[in-house]
Amino acid sequence: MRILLLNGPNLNTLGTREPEIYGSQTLADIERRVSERAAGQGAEVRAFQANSEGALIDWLQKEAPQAGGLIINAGAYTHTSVALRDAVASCGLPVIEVHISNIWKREPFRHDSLLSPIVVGAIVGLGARGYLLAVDALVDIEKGNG
Ligand code: CA2
Repeated sequence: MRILLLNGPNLNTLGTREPEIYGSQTLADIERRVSERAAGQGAEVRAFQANSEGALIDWLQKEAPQAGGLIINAGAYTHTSVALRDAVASCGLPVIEVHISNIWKREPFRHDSLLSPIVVGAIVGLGARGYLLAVDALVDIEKGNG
């Protein structure tokens, strides 16, 4: 099984600022840990990050046909991008949405996600470990365990 890991704007700067909100792991740390977690369950990971909507959508359209699931942290596009939502909705994969921070504890403009209504589930506010939990969930779903 191939899992896609897609991160949106500014997540390339993880580990450099605001550690009280986003923790101290870099995106490279997270991508490595997600790959290790997946490998332990017989899955492989393709990871990508971009700061622009179009690049995220282009990558997803290219990679989805060869994959079995998607983990996405769309960053601020979570709250704004109909285009990304449409791409995720039509990718044909089970999707887990991840947010490092608890978006409902933060500013009101972060409380709504355009993605949440079209994903299988969301993991929010558990830090970088949310990505690892998403791997477990996707592998389990792919095994047919609901
Ligand atoms: O909590 C999350 O994972 C978010 O998706 C992160 C986005 C934010 O816009 C969402 O509302 C919630 C922001 C990512 C910014 O990443 C930074 C990384 C390091 C330092 C500052 C920002």
